[in-house]
Amino acid sequence: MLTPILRSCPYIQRHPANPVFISSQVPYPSTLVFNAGVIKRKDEYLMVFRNDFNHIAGSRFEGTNIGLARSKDGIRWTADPEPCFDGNDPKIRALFNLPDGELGRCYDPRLTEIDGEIYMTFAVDTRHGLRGGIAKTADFKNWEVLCLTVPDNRNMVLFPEKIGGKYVRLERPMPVYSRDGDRFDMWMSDSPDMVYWGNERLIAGVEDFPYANNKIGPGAPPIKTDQGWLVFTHGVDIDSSRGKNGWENAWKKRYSAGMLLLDLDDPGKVLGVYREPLIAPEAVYETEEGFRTNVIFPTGAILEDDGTVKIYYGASDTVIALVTAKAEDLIRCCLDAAKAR
Ligand code: BMA
Repeated sequence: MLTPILRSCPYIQRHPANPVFISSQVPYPSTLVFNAGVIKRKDEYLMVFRNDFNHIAGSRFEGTNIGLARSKDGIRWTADPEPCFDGNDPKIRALFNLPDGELGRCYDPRLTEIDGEIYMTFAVDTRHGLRGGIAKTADFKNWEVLCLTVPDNRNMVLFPEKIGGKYVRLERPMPVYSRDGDRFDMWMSDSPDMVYWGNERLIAGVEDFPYANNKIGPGAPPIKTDQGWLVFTHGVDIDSSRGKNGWENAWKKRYSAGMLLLDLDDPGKVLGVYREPLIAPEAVYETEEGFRTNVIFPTGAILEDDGTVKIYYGASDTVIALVTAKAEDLIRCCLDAAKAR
């Protein structure tokens, strides 16, 4: 058991079918499936997921690509026969217009639908640093890459509509100077066209999440409620006493999911940060089994018509799991936390 012991918010329920998606459901090489973006379109849920395949040793794998799965109920998923986005595929590589050998793996995808268009944000390893990308597609076969940030940046998520006439995103740059070690926070920027981004603002720092001592950042794309934008985050605490864990020799970080509420018209204004974890590692597939245990990484959220929120997260960097909660309970948690400060 890691100290301090963290508990999940009492208003979330782990789905009884958890984990809802595992590598044996993938019809091509697959070892770990995690960190999945999800949208709901008409009567279908669509999921893009990170797929690491063929373990070599330690944290090394032969490759990583992004797969696509579909579901009628958001619980039972069927993967398409081929990955949908693979940085090794010359057709995908050509979209980036980078020098030979520059592009590495693409991973940690999130999905957002804006005005009927589908956008995928993702992280890209390059020879000159880690960059955040935004691609657009109508069919998950043909893509257009619209934006690549300067290094180092990742965990970008898009708001599902323009605000004040601009596209808006949350992101987590990775500053290494002027700070005490690596402490990463959540930022926001906006764009007139999805290509040029600016007007950067700090939204929340790691110090705003008392259970995190190392980094926080966006998790799932924000969901719109009548009380504000509900944003699910990841938060990391480092416990230096940790040793062997999962498949690696040493993994000293614990990832929990968190949340905060942002103003609808001015999302740069924070209405409340829930000060406890939303999902802390507790279930056996979160704490005992898999590649890197004690990792909860939320990357997809769907608000259903009855007010239920489905939150998808990578568990132990190995499988995809689902919790549900009532949006009104989560909003109240954020607003109560703001009142208590
Ligand atoms: C981060 C990313 C995520 C991963 C997490 C925990 O740095 O690589 O994809 O889920 O670490 O290993």
